[in-house]
Amino acid sequence: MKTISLKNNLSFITGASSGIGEAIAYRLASLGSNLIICARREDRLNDMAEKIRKDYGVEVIALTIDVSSIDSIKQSLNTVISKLDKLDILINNAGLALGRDKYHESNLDESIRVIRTNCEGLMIITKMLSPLILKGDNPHIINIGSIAGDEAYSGGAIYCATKAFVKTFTDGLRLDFMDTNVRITNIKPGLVETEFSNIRFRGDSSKVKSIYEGIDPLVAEDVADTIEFSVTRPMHFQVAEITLLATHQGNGSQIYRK
Ligand code: NDP
Ligand code: 8X3
Repeated sequence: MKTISLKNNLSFITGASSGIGEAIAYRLASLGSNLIICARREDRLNDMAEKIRKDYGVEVIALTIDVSSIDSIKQSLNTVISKLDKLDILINNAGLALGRDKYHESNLDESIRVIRTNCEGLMIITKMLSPLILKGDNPHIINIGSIAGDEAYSGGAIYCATKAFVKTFTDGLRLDFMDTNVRITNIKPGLVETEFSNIRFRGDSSKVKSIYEGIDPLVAEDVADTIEFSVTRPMHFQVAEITLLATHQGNGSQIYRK
Protein backbone atom coordinates (compact mmCIF):
# COMPACT_ATOMS: atom_id res chain seq x y z
CA MET A 1 0.00 0.00 0.00
CA LYS A 2 1.27 3.45 -0.92
CA THR A 3 1.76 5.54 2.19
CA ILE A 4 1.74 9.34 2.46
CA SER A 5 4.97 11.31 2.70
CA LEU A 6 5.07 14.06 5.31
CA LYS A 7 7.79 16.04 3.50
CA ASN A 8 6.78 19.75 3.46
CA ASN A 9 3.95 19.04 5.89
CA LEU A 10 3.39 21.30 8.88
CA SER A 11 2.18 19.63 12.09
CA PHE A 12 0.87 21.46 15.16
CA ILE A 13 1.20 19.51 18.42
CA THR A 14 -0.17 20.61 21.79
CA GLY A 15 1.32 19.27 25.02
CA ALA A 16 4.60 18.63 23.23
CA SER A 17 6.89 19.34 26.21
CA SER A 18 6.69 15.81 27.65
CA GLY A 19 5.31 12.29 27.38
CA ILE A 20 3.08 11.39 24.45
CA GLY A 21 3.24 14.82 22.78
CA GLU A 22 7.03 14.86 22.90
CA ALA A 23 7.22 11.37 21.36
CA ILE A 24 4.79 12.41 18.61
CA ALA A 25 6.87 15.52 17.85
CA TYR A 26 10.06 13.49 17.39
CA ARG A 27 8.20 10.88 15.30
CA LEU A 28 6.59 13.39 12.93
CA ALA A 29 9.92 15.21 12.54
CA SER A 30 11.61 11.88 11.73
CA LEU A 31 9.03 11.48 8.96
CA GLY A 32 10.00 14.89 7.52
CA SER A 33 7.24 17.15 8.88
CA ASN A 34 7.93 20.70 10.01
CA LEU A 35 6.52 21.37 13.46
CA ILE A 36 4.84 23.88 15.70
CA ILE A 37 5.24 22.53 19.24
CA CYS A 38 3.18 23.99 22.09
CA ALA A 39 3.02 23.80 25.88
CA ARG A 40 3.53 26.08 28.88
CA ARG A 41 7.14 25.09 29.70
CA GLU A 42 9.07 27.33 27.34
CA ASP A 43 12.57 26.06 28.26
CA ARG A 44 11.68 22.46 27.46
CA LEU A 45 10.12 23.46 24.14
CA ASN A 46 13.15 25.53 23.15
CA ASP A 47 15.56 22.68 23.99
CA MET A 48 13.43 20.23 22.03
CA ALA A 49 13.14 22.58 19.05
CA GLU A 50 16.91 22.94 18.88
CA LYS A 51 17.48 19.18 19.09
CA ILE A 52 14.82 18.34 16.50
CA ARG A 53 16.17 20.92 14.01
CA LYS A 54 19.67 19.47 14.47
CA ASP A 55 18.65 15.79 14.30
CA TYR A 56 16.05 15.93 11.52
CA GLY A 57 16.70 19.18 9.59
CA VAL A 58 13.04 20.28 9.77
CA GLU A 59 11.71 23.69 10.79
CA VAL A 60 10.39 23.93 14.34
CA ILE A 61 8.48 26.78 15.99
CA ALA A 62 8.17 26.60 19.78
CA LEU A 63 4.98 28.27 20.95
CA THR A 64 4.11 28.93 24.59
CA ILE A 65 0.39 28.41 25.19
CA ASP A 66 -1.68 27.71 28.26
CA VAL A 67 -4.55 25.80 26.63
CA SER A 68 -6.71 26.25 29.74
CA SER A 69 -6.87 29.99 29.02
CA ILE A 70 -8.89 31.34 26.09
CA ASP A 71 -6.85 34.58 26.16
CA SER A 72 -3.55 32.69 26.03
CA ILE A 73 -4.74 30.56 23.10
CA LYS A 74 -6.03 33.53 21.15
CA GLN A 75 -2.93 35.61 21.77
CA SER A 76 -0.49 32.87 20.70
CA LEU A 77 -2.49 31.54 17.77
CA ASN A 78 -3.40 34.89 16.24
CA THR A 79 0.30 35.71 15.86
CA VAL A 80 1.07 32.37 14.20
CA ILE A 81 -2.05 32.00 12.07
CA SER A 82 -1.42 35.26 10.18
CA LYS A 83 1.99 33.93 9.08
CA LEU A 84 0.80 30.53 7.79
CA ASP A 85 -0.87 29.59 4.54
CA LYS A 86 -1.77 26.01 5.54
CA LEU A 87 -1.58 23.38 8.26
CA ASP A 88 -1.52 19.66 7.48
CA ILE A 89 -1.74 17.88 10.83
CA LEU A 90 -3.20 19.04 14.14
CA ILE A 91 -2.55 16.85 17.18
CA ASN A 92 -4.66 17.90 20.16
CA ASN A 93 -2.73 16.12 22.90
CA ALA A 94 -2.38 18.55 25.85
CA GLY A 95 -4.28 17.23 28.82
CA LEU A 96 -4.20 16.20 32.44
CA ALA A 97 -6.03 14.68 35.38
CA LEU A 98 -5.83 16.11 38.89
CA GLY A 99 -6.40 13.76 41.82
CA ARG A 100 -8.26 10.44 42.20
CA ASP A 101 -10.67 11.62 44.91
CA LYS A 102 -14.35 10.81 44.84
CA TYR A 103 -16.14 13.72 43.18
CA HIS A 104 -17.89 14.91 46.35
CA GLU A 105 -14.48 15.00 48.07
CA SER A 106 -12.58 16.58 45.18
CA ASN A 107 -11.40 20.15 44.58
CA LEU A 108 -13.80 22.10 42.34
CA ASP A 109 -11.15 24.51 41.03
CA GLU A 110 -9.05 21.54 39.91
CA SER A 111 -12.04 19.95 38.18
CA ILE A 112 -12.69 23.18 36.30
CA ARG A 113 -9.03 23.36 35.28
CA VAL A 114 -9.16 19.82 33.89
CA ILE A 115 -12.30 20.60 31.87
CA ARG A 116 -10.78 23.87 30.56
CA THR A 117 -7.60 22.09 29.49
CA ASN A 118 -8.96 18.81 28.10
CA CYS A 119 -12.20 20.09 26.53
CA GLU A 120 -12.31 23.87 26.08
CA GLY A 121 -8.67 24.18 24.98
CA LEU A 122 -9.00 21.38 22.44
CA MET A 123 -12.27 22.78 21.11
CA ILE A 124 -10.99 26.37 20.72
CA ILE A 125 -7.68 25.37 19.12
CA THR A 126 -9.53 23.15 16.64
CA LYS A 127 -11.89 26.01 15.77
CA MET A 128 -9.11 28.55 15.28
CA LEU A 129 -6.91 26.23 13.20
CA SER A 130 -9.68 24.70 11.06
CA PRO A 131 -9.41 27.29 8.23
CA LEU A 132 -5.69 26.45 7.86
CA ILE A 133 -6.33 22.69 8.11
CA LEU A 134 -8.84 22.97 5.26
CA LYS A 135 -5.94 24.26 3.12
CA GLY A 136 -3.61 21.37 4.14
CA ASP A 137 -2.12 18.96 1.60
CA ASN A 138 -3.17 15.84 3.54
CA PRO A 139 -5.27 17.44 6.26
CA HIS A 140 -5.71 15.51 9.49
CA ILE A 141 -6.97 16.30 13.00
CA ILE A 142 -5.97 13.81 15.68
CA ASN A 143 -7.34 14.09 19.20
CA ILE A 144 -5.77 12.17 22.06
CA GLY A 145 -8.69 10.67 23.95
CA SER A 146 -8.37 7.78 26.38
CA ILE A 147 -9.81 4.41 27.30
CA ALA A 148 -11.07 6.47 30.29
CA GLY A 149 -13.60 8.05 27.91
CA ASP A 150 -15.27 4.69 27.24
CA GLU A 151 -16.25 3.92 30.81
CA ALA A 152 -15.98 5.85 34.10
CA TYR A 153 -14.01 4.67 37.11
CA SER A 154 -14.33 5.81 40.73
CA GLY A 155 -12.27 8.93 41.38
CA GLY A 156 -12.23 9.72 37.67
CA ALA A 157 -15.67 11.26 37.08
CA ILE A 158 -14.28 14.52 35.68
CA TYR A 159 -11.27 13.11 33.81
CA CYS A 160 -13.33 10.29 32.26
CA ALA A 161 -16.06 12.76 31.30
CA THR A 162 -13.50 15.00 29.54
CA LYS A 163 -12.29 12.02 27.50
CA ALA A 164 -15.89 11.06 26.68
CA PHE A 165 -16.22 14.66 25.43
CA VAL A 166 -13.13 14.13 23.27
CA LYS A 167 -14.67 10.97 21.79
CA THR A 168 -18.05 12.52 20.97
CA PHE A 169 -16.55 15.82 19.77
CA THR A 170 -14.20 13.87 17.49
CA ASP A 171 -17.10 11.82 16.10
CA GLY A 172 -19.01 15.04 15.44
CA LEU A 173 -16.03 16.61 13.66
CA ARG A 174 -15.75 13.52 11.45
CA LEU A 175 -19.33 14.08 10.30
CA ASP A 176 -18.87 17.83 9.80
CA PHE A 177 -15.68 17.41 7.74
CA MET A 178 -17.09 14.46 5.76
CA ASP A 179 -17.40 16.50 2.53
CA THR A 180 -13.75 17.67 2.78
CA ASN A 181 -10.40 15.86 2.63
CA VAL A 182 -9.85 16.34 6.37
CA ARG A 183 -9.39 13.05 8.22
CA ILE A 184 -10.44 12.87 11.86
CA THR A 185 -8.96 10.42 14.37
CA ASN A 186 -9.37 9.66 18.07
CA ILE A 187 -6.46 7.80 19.69
CA LYS A 188 -7.48 6.16 22.98
CA PRO A 189 -4.59 4.78 25.05
CA GLY A 190 -4.83 2.97 28.34
CA LEU A 191 -2.05 3.22 30.91
CA VAL A 192 1.04 4.97 29.45
CA GLU A 193 4.05 5.72 31.65
CA THR A 194 4.67 9.48 31.34
CA GLU A 195 4.54 12.47 33.70
CA PHE A 196 0.73 12.07 33.72
CA SER A 197 0.50 10.26 37.08
CA ASN A 198 3.11 12.52 38.64
CA ILE A 199 0.90 15.51 37.79
CA ARG A 200 -2.27 13.68 38.82
CA PHE A 201 -0.88 12.74 42.25
CA ARG A 202 0.95 16.05 42.71
CA GLY A 203 4.37 14.39 42.88
CA ASP A 204 3.41 11.75 45.49
CA SER A 205 5.93 9.14 44.34
CA SER A 206 4.40 6.20 46.25
CA LYS A 207 1.03 6.77 44.54
CA VAL A 208 2.73 7.21 41.17
CA LYS A 209 4.71 4.00 41.70
CA SER A 210 1.56 2.03 42.59
CA ILE A 211 -0.04 2.93 39.25
CA TYR A 212 2.71 1.23 37.24
CA GLU A 213 3.44 -1.57 39.72
CA GLY A 214 3.18 -5.17 38.48
CA ILE A 215 2.34 -4.24 34.90
CA ASP A 216 4.36 -3.37 31.83
CA PRO A 217 2.57 -0.16 30.82
CA LEU A 218 2.52 1.35 27.36
CA VAL A 219 5.21 3.93 26.61
CA ALA A 220 4.79 7.20 24.71
CA GLU A 221 6.48 5.73 21.62
CA ASP A 222 3.69 3.11 21.40
CA VAL A 223 1.22 5.96 21.00
CA ALA A 224 3.51 7.63 18.44
CA ASP A 225 3.38 4.34 16.45
CA THR A 226 -0.41 4.70 16.12
CA ILE A 227 -0.02 8.33 15.04
CA GLU A 228 2.53 7.36 12.40
CA PHE A 229 0.17 4.66 11.13
CA SER A 230 -2.79 7.08 11.03
CA VAL A 231 -1.09 9.99 9.24
CA THR A 232 0.73 7.91 6.65
CA ARG A 233 -2.32 5.98 5.34
CA PRO A 234 -3.24 6.83 1.76
CA MET A 235 -5.91 9.54 1.43
CA HIS A 236 -8.83 7.13 0.89
CA PHE A 237 -8.14 5.58 4.35
CA GLN A 238 -9.37 7.38 7.50
CA VAL A 239 -8.43 5.88 10.85
CA ALA A 240 -11.49 6.79 12.92
CA GLU A 241 -10.35 5.44 16.28
CA ILE A 242 -7.60 3.34 17.78
CA THR A 243 -7.73 1.88 21.31
CA LEU A 244 -4.39 0.66 22.65
CA LEU A 245 -3.84 -1.11 25.96
CA ALA A 246 -0.98 -2.71 27.83
CA THR A 247 -1.26 -6.48 27.46
CA HIS A 248 -2.45 -6.99 31.04
CA GLN A 249 -4.97 -4.11 31.05
CA GLY A 250 -8.54 -5.27 30.36
CA ASN A 251 -10.40 -1.95 30.27
CA GLY A 252 -10.21 1.54 31.80
CA SER A 253 -10.33 0.24 35.38
CA GLN A 254 -9.20 -3.40 35.37
CA ILE A 255 -5.55 -4.35 35.37
CA TYR A 256 -3.94 -7.71 36.12
CA ARG A 257 -0.84 -7.00 38.21
CA LYS A 258 1.85 -9.65 38.68
P1 NDP B 1 2.32 14.39 30.41
O1 NDP B 1 1.95 14.98 31.74
O2 NDP B 1 3.64 13.74 30.26
O3 NDP B 1 2.16 15.49 29.26
C1 NDP B 1 1.10 16.41 29.27
C2 NDP B 1 1.41 17.51 28.29
O4 NDP B 1 0.30 18.42 28.26
C3 NDP B 1 2.64 18.30 28.68
O5 NDP B 1 3.37 18.62 27.53
C4 NDP B 1 2.06 19.57 29.30
O6 NDP B 1 2.94 20.65 29.06
C5 NDP B 1 0.79 19.72 28.49
N1 NDP B 1 -0.21 20.53 29.18
C6 NDP B 1 -0.86 20.24 30.34
N2 NDP B 1 -1.65 21.28 30.69
C7 NDP B 1 -1.46 22.24 29.75
C8 NDP B 1 -1.96 23.55 29.58
N3 NDP B 1 -2.83 24.12 30.45
N4 NDP B 1 -1.55 24.27 28.51
C9 NDP B 1 -0.68 23.72 27.65
N5 NDP B 1 -0.17 22.51 27.74
C10 NDP B 1 -0.55 21.77 28.80
O7 NDP B 1 1.13 13.35 30.11
P2 NDP B 1 0.83 12.44 28.81
O8 NDP B 1 1.85 12.60 27.78
O9 NDP B 1 0.56 11.08 29.32
O10 NDP B 1 -0.55 13.06 28.36
C11 NDP B 1 -0.81 13.51 27.04
C12 NDP B 1 -2.26 13.25 26.70
O11 NDP B 1 -2.49 11.84 26.70
C13 NDP B 1 -3.28 13.84 27.68
O12 NDP B 1 -4.37 14.37 26.96
C14 NDP B 1 -3.72 12.62 28.49
O13 NDP B 1 -5.03 12.79 29.00
C15 NDP B 1 -3.66 11.55 27.42
N6 NDP B 1 -3.59 10.18 27.91
C16 NDP B 1 -2.60 9.80 28.78
C17 NDP B 1 -2.54 8.49 29.25
C18 NDP B 1 -1.52 8.04 30.23
O14 NDP B 1 -1.73 6.99 30.86
N7 NDP B 1 -0.42 8.74 30.39
C19 NDP B 1 -3.53 7.50 28.78
C20 NDP B 1 -4.51 8.01 27.88
C21 NDP B 1 -4.53 9.30 27.45
P3 NDP B 1 3.28 21.85 30.07
O15 NDP B 1 3.16 21.31 31.47
O16 NDP B 1 4.67 22.25 29.68
O17 NDP B 1 2.27 22.91 29.76
C1 8X3 C 1 -5.17 8.09 31.30
C2 8X3 C 1 -5.26 6.64 31.63
O1 8X3 C 1 -5.93 4.94 33.36
O2 8X3 C 1 -5.21 7.07 34.20
O3 8X3 C 1 -6.09 8.42 30.32
O4 8X3 C 1 -7.35 6.88 33.14
S1 8X3 C 1 -5.99 6.40 33.14
